[in-house]
Amino acid sequence: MSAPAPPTTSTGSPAGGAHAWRGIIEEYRHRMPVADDTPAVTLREGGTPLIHSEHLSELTGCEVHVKFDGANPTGSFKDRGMTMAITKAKEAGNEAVICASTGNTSASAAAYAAKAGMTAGVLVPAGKIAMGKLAQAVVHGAQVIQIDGNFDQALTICRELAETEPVELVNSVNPYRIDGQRSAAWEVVDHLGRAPDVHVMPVGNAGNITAYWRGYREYRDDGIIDALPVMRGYQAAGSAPIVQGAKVEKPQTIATAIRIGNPASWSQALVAAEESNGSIRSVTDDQILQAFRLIARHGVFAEMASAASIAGLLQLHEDGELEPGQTVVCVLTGHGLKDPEWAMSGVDEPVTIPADLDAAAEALGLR
Ligand code: AN7
Repeated sequence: MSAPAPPTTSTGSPAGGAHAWRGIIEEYRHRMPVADDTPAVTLREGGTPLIHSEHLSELTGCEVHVKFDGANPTGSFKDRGMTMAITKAKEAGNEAVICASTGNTSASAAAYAAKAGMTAGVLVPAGKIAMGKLAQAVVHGAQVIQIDGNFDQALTICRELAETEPVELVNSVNPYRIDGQRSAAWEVVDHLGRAPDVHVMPVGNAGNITAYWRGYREYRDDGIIDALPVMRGYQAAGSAPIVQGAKVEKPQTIATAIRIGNPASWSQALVAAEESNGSIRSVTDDQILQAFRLIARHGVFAEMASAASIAGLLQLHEDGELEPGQTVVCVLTGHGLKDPEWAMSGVDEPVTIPADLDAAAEALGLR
């Protein structure tokens, strides 16, 4: 007779306590294009919180959850794709990777390349990326090159460099990036036990909406879910090529992460919108800023581009396009700490008082 198995908790950890999330390649290895013995280059990305929002639910009459991907190791959803892209680049014997970025891709590429012992070259639009993102690329030791131009021009240069020079491109045109980013859709379903009715997210280069749609479809094809969400993607009004049906030569928006005029996965975004009976629309910078402040006031600090999904949700509600009781997931793609400058804009400086108990009590309105 064999000895009884050691007691386990409901999370399956023999020692009790929480199950330690192993990163998306280990957690979903059977769904990832990696061999059984491929070592994962990981910072244990993914497993991010899906947070029920009482406030947004009350506002809209739906059950609204936010997927806070700002809780990833480098503070954005890019880590999901980067763990895959760098794992595969390393396995193939590459020593250097390159990417163009509005900030988060470069931060993530820099971190994962550093973890893998590889070098990263990143091309960013000069003066147009948030300071926190630039700092990340610098501290992780990437070669940071600012170009006097926009993201689209940087991406064109990177694509050409990857053709001719010994470097691997890790923008989302690298299919492994999309493979990794599918994991976010699976996590949403694994958490909810179903797909949401409506899935709302920001759209920039359109890699992420491509990945979510693929992720949901694969779970449907495998019988894990029987219904797919309606996909609602939001561009910033000053950078809305998909909505306008034409490239934007000089994209503008305070949401610098999605300041993109010629998305690489343009057609895939349209496929996701069409196949799901959804849409790609735009929200103004003003709507984005208001949405940013609203969720921050309810405990979630996401970056400006992420707030486009909340602005989109509110617009859907105003236009009467949500049905009461629907389950809605809004993706918050990056952390608010990336760009404290915008967070502090239009906000009064905190008061300064003497280091004194009475003064503190008074200043706090407690007396
Ligand atoms: C916070 O880092 O394109 O539609 O170079 O950082 O998949 O491009 C960032 C994009 C949304 C848009 N939210 O996602 C880059 C970059 C945040 C982002 C997007 C980005 P995609």
